[in-house]
Amino acid sequence: MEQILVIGANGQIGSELVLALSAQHGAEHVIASDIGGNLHGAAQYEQLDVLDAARMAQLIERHHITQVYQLAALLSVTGEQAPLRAWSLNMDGLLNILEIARKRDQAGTPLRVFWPSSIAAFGPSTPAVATPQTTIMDPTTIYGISKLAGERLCEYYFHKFGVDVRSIRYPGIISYKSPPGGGTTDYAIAIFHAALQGDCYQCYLGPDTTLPMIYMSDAIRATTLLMDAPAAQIRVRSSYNVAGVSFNPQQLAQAIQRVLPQFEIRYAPDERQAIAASWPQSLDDIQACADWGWQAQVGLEQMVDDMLKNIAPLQTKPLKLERLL
Ligand code: VAH
Repeated sequence: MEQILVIGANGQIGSELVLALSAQHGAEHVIASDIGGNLHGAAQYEQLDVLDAARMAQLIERHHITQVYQLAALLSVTGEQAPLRAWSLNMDGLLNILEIARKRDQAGTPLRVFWPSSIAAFGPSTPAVATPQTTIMDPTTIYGISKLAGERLCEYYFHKFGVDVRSIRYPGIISYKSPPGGGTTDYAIAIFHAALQGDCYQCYLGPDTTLPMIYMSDAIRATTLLMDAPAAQIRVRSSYNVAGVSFNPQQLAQAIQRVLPQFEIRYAPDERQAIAASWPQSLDDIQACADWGWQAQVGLEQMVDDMLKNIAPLQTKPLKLERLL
């Protein structure tokens, strides 16, 4: 039976991954951990600073952990405000778990590790449309640089030490259960809250800024599909491209207006525009499809319906939704 540790369990992905893994394996087999308190009421929770390697090793030993999801990181916007902190957290957090996995493999009790990369690992020289699995990568943010370096570390630890570490280059992830944490793509979540409050949304990206995005249910499914696949099927040990749905703020606003015709948006690009402009517009994820059966399921309209339906009850003054969701 798997024993799973989720590091960064209070974050946007972690909070939902704990729920999905608990449903799949049983809550008694999933230990949530983060630097603060048990914000989402996980059945089993431990406080853990991802930079505390000794505590990490102690928890892995105590709970007889077989799988670790290392999600703790500073994202693209918060990373630019504290680049050295972002480098340390993102890189040392990964190195700590890779070193523990290396030692566990040597001791004959292997760990399987998941670590998230991002489309932020690409840059302005990367082919922007249908970005290939293997291509030019010249990230311009400290977050993207740490993700590119992390991908190289994952591949190094696999080939040199046999560590079974697996990774996905996540697009911008859209969800309603927990707030995003300082990313360039966060507009695609804030827009729904503004629309349901009846507010005009001021978008910090230009109307034509197309980015690869993915709905949380697809992101979680891709993650568990990858982690459950037999090792022999995993032919990419840096990080897999995984595509969901690509759109720009204007297309997203139009999809929302089909349900809320009165919704208004205006555009005031800020410093985040340069970050978004350095990223791809769409991804080629044929390798993930071929290796472990990945296929996106949630398109723009279904995502909009689901977000509006699930955020609406949370609003102080819910608006009448034009279409029965
Ligand atoms: C960010 N949401 O905006 C994250 C993501 C694709 C970008 O890694 O920084």
